[in-house]
Amino acid sequence: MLWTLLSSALFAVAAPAGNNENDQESKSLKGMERKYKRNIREVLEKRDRHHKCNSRTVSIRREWGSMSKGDRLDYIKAVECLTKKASISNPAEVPGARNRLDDFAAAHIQETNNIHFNGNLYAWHRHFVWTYEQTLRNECGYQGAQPYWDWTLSADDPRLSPVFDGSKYSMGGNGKVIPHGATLLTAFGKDFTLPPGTGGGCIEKGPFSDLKVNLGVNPVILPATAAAAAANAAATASAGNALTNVTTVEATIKVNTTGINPALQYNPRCLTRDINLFWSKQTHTSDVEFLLGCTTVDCLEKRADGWELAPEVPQPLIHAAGHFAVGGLQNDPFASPGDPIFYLHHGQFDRVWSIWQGQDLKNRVDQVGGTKTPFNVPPSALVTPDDILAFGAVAKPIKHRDTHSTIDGQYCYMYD
Ligand SMILES: [Cu+2]
Repeated sequence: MLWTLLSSALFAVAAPAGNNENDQESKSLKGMERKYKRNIREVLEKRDRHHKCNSRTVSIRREWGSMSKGDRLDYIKAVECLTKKASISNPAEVPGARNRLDDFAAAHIQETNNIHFNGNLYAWHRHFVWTYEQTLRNECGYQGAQPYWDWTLSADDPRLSPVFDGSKYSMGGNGKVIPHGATLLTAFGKDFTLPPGTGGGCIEKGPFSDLKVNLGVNPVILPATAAAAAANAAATASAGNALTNVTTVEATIKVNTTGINPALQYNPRCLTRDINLFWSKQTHTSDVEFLLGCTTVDCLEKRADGWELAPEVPQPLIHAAGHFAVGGLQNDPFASPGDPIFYLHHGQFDRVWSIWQGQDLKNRVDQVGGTKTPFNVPPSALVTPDDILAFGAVAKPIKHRDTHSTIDGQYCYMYD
């Protein structure tokens, strides 16, 4: 009796502490990453060796900074190869595409209004990145897996990260420093004003500093001041950088006379970046943990895209923050896949979905949520697993459900 009383008293004291610890573990990003990997491996280990996707055949996507220098060079070489292969897009539909990387940008431009701020965001981009990875392997001899950029590792200053340090083992550095004002953006029926970052011009150092971007319209970038605008114009004249014609709003307004989306027309220019610490600071571990606190995929999308954002309740919007932290072409919601960094950012974005699914595979893998229009404007039907997703010239259409599991159907990959 005494023992019973004593043990129940002990239990009463010990249990809440234990729960709190488990709770903290299960809510921390590290804890969730571990659980995801444990759960996926458990499924793979139960499969016999005849299963197409088992623990021996699964490909492991790794964080850029944890890859060997040789592996990083292999990846860079494959991407460069892609930019030298002829486009397969229909020139009547995509007159501006010149190479295989352009084909990917074109597919994204064509689908932009169907795949953002709605229930297709995660699914469409998963298949898009997977298709890119397969194309690097099938057409450019790449043997590795798609790398990702874990934003949380460089949230304070991406310029210092192995992804952006400008060395030959990076994905290229920041854009040239050019004083400039805000970038104005109209997309998805909304106007956005993005604060200027730390660069603004063409990539100066490392891989992709000589990359020619062919698709997308010139952004609307306001001059910082009159003096800055003059300096900007001088720099533009000597360096031939991409800020040409963007110092006034009026100069950039294009009239569409051909019936073809201007973003699909030929507009050759350099690749710009504008690493932005305001946005990178919204990609800290705590921001990802906030996102992963969701129990429905609808919540996961809305938090990733800042639907809950209100001035009095600051909340991260991780998906956009990853793009805007790089800036330049990454500020363009249509043509951003023209910068190879897109696929490392979306690798990490896909990883976040995978980690979320991996907390409860049974209940989360096949969850869909949200509707088909950006911000549900105009109001539209709920997304279903049988909906068809289209990928322009880069991939055959697939069903939404075909994207749900990374270890079934066409897919066989996981994150390290
Ligand atoms: Cu996108």
